[in-house]
Amino acid sequence: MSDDQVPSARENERVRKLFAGPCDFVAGAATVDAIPPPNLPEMAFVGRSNVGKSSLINALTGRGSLARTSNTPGATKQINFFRLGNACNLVDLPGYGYARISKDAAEQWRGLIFDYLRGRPTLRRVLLLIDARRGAMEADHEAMKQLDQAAVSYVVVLTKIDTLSAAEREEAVQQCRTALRGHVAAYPDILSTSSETGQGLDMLKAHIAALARP
Ligand SMILES: Nc1nc2c(ncn2[C@@H]2O[C@H](COP(=O)(O)OP(=O)(O)OP(=O)(O)O)[C@@H](O)[C@H]2O)c(=O)[nH]1
Ligand SMILES: [Mg+2]
Repeated sequence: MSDDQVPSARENERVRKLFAGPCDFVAGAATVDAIPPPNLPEMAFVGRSNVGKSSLINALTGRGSLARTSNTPGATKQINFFRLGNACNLVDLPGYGYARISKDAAEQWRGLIFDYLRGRPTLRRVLLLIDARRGAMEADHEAMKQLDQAAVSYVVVLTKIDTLSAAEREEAVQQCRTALRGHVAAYPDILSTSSETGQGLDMLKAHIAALARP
């Protein structure tokens, strides 16, 4: 980070306050019709089932059970909207690439997710979560392609870095850098996080706050 990108104490305080303030469940949408009207900037958490989307929302907001999490993939079955202060919505999506449901149901989920991602005027950024232990997989490449086509800007967030050594983390970042080549809508930086230890959360909070309503 260059000197002119170092956040000021005032900006740090704004970020801290935003995430320490209220965060409330707004709506859960299982169909496109049930998606609430677009009224605040939105950041959507996207990624494979079990990658840690709901856990990350809980860790960012400091509320252990705001979003339902589970060891079993497929915990989040609808698009859940959480309002952070009056500044933005954090949007928890069902995971893609969950194999244990019927093909029809999987299609329906993908349809719902991508209808939302393509058609949302207030969507400011997608946080594309990738499990640092697994790296970018086929379903992630597919999601990146769809986001590129829809011109939705996204940033890759590696999750669960607490499970890796420093060398393995570096390898995961390099693998993602390579995977991002040629993806026009991808944000160049890769954020490394752990919802367990809190590593990397400050960077992610600053990223979100910069896109939220002042
Ligand atoms: N070690 C470790 N485990 C994590 C971390 N984040 C999430 N997990 C675990 O990963 C599992 C899945 O977490 P969820 O947050 O439910 O994942 P999700 O992406 O919301 O999953 P779906 O809703 O099924 O798409 C849970 O058992 C979490 O405890 C992390 O930072 N470190
Ligand atoms: Mg979830």
